[in-house]
Amino acid sequence: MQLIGMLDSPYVRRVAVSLQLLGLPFEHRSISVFSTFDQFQAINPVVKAPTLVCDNGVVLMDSSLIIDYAESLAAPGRTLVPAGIDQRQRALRLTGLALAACEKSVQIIYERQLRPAEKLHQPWVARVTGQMLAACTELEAELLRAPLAVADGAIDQAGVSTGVVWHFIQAMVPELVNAADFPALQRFSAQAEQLPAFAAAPHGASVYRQG
Ligand SMILES: N[C@@H](CCC(=O)N[C@@H](CS)C(=O)NCC(=O)O)C(=O)O
Repeated sequence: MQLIGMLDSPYVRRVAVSLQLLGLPFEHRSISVFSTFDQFQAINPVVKAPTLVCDNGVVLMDSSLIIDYAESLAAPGRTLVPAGIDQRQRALRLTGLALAACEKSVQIIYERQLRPAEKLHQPWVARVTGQMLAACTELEAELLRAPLAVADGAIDQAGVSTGVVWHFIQAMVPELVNAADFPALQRFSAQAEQLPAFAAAPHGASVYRQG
């Protein structure tokens, strides 16, 4: 299967990391939804990253739906979703917070990069920034309340999404989220970035290659 989209997208990166952790080989094509719009459109007319071209040619999009499909392909017992109800509930809560932080940080970046400066709507930027900070604050509190597994073989989808979004925010909008105010997230992200699955799919323009 082919994963389409650049690793500067937290959504693409969470899929790239998840596919590896689930033991699923894939080819990564680092095609931009902006600078190579036409090329992307030829693969997926909706031009959403990530896009997954499955082995049977079916085209999937949306990181959570792609990960859901990947979970169904993984070998028995290999999963990023905790089995117990309480653990699963917590993983879903943390994943939701991480995805909200992704969405809000991406909205801020689009507002800055895609809109002419004179059309930037400051009340909207302030609202979205507040939402991003709220998601980070909730994530930090969750990590302080109970640790989140980060070791290879123990990290779950909440850990993947949390690690990816924190690194993304620090790479893209660090002036909006003071890392010193989020020591648990900072620590967790530093450890996650050391994992082979994260290191093989670094944030940015590079192409994931199977190790
Ligand atoms: N909810 C989606 C969000 C994906 C998303 O917004 N991706 C961005 C790249 S970071 C994109 O495709 N942007 C182009 C566009 O929306 O037109 C997911 O989880 O995959």
